[in-house]
Amino acid sequence: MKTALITGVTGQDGSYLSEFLIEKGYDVHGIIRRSSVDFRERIAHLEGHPQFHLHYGDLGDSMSLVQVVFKVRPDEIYNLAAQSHVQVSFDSPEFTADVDATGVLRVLEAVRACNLEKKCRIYQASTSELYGKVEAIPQNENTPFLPYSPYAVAKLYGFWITKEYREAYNMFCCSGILFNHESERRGETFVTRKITLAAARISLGYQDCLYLGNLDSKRDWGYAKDYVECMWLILQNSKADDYVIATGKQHSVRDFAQLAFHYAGIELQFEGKGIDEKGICVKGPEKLIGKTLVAVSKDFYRPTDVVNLCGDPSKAIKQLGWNPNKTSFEQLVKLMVEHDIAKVASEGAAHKVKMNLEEYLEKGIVK
Ligand code: NAP
Ligand code: F7E
Repeated sequence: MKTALITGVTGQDGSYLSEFLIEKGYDVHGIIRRSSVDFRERIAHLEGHPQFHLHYGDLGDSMSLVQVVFKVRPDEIYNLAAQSHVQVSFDSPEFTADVDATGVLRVLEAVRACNLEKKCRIYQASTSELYGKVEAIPQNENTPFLPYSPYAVAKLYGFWITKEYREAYNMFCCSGILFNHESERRGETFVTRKITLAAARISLGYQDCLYLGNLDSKRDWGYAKDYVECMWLILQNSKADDYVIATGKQHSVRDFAQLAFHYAGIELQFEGKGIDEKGICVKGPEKLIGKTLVAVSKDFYRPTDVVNLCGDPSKAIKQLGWNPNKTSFEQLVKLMVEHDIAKVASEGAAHKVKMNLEEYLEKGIVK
């Protein structure tokens, strides 16, 4: 039986990867942080499973990492832990650098400190944000990196230090340059989940209007469940290398919102430009017709924003046999909306948040 260690096990990807590896017969160990909230929603169903084990540790704490790696002696490490929110990285740049840059170094050094550099393969969660202020479309493994946020700059260090350890110490360490991937487990402040939850709440009468930032921003959105398979494939390959993981298809934030509301039974028509743009209900429940359901707020604009991402996954398709077309964009949006309608309907009054802008900011439900 192979042993895997996952940092960031409580996150969207960590939870899907845990399920995937358990299914493959792995003994899965995850690193969790002490938190004032004990309930770990995304992995609650796995706790108590004989192949699933949790350890306390933190990417900011080398000693904790060395101890866990020494105890577990993993065949594979998936370093998924990060401060993963781009906009938050402008508010907490030093913390982001510590976890997303130096944290990667700490994981690599923990493996060396335990003399496991020959045995242990390491996956580093890299990101399409490295392409930042893009120069070429679509982006592949040879496209120059032009990071455009504190998050991306920190992740750039993570990418290069992983490559450095591969070459300097002959370690099997690889980066997956993953484009945006979403799911019903996506954090609620990322734009897709924010939209699908709002579409659900608005359709059920628990929210009045959804406030977004840059509607023109374009992303290559895939399904997280399909992407964790590729993390595993990267570590099963005969040669350590870096791969772009993407669908090759691009949509704007506006496209995503329009489709999400469609699956919630509401047709939106967008009018106006920039900060004055509005999504107005033109078809749907009688009481919503003519109402502005999507508006733009400058509070969700970033100091610098990455606006044109589209990946070319040819290398992963060819060398790893990965299929980027398992779940289409339409299927992804639909499954997220259906999930959130069921969630909001079952939680009912808890969603009665009446999110007009002032309340939104007052409640501190930010970014
Ligand atoms: P996520 O849901 O935000 O999960 C992040 C995980 O990191 C959580 O388990 C979190 O633990 C943990 N973490 C944060 N700081 C930590 C620290 N100091 N020590 C230990 N653990 C820490 O992120 P995700 O969407 O699953 O993404 C997984 C990884 O892929 C991240 O590195 C992200 O930057 C990268 N990535 C994501 C995407 C995407 O579209 N999702 C695309 C490219 C790359 P808590 O639960 O305790 O906060
Ligand atoms: O923003 C725009 C925003 O926060 C996408 C992380 O997983 O993927 C993720 O980073 C776009 C940006 O994801 C709102 O300006 C408009 O252009 O959902 P997001 P992200 O920044 O792409 C990459 C690959 C990662 O590596 C990261 O870890 O949408 N946008 N209005 C908005 N974004 C948010 N969050 N909220 C809005 O209201």
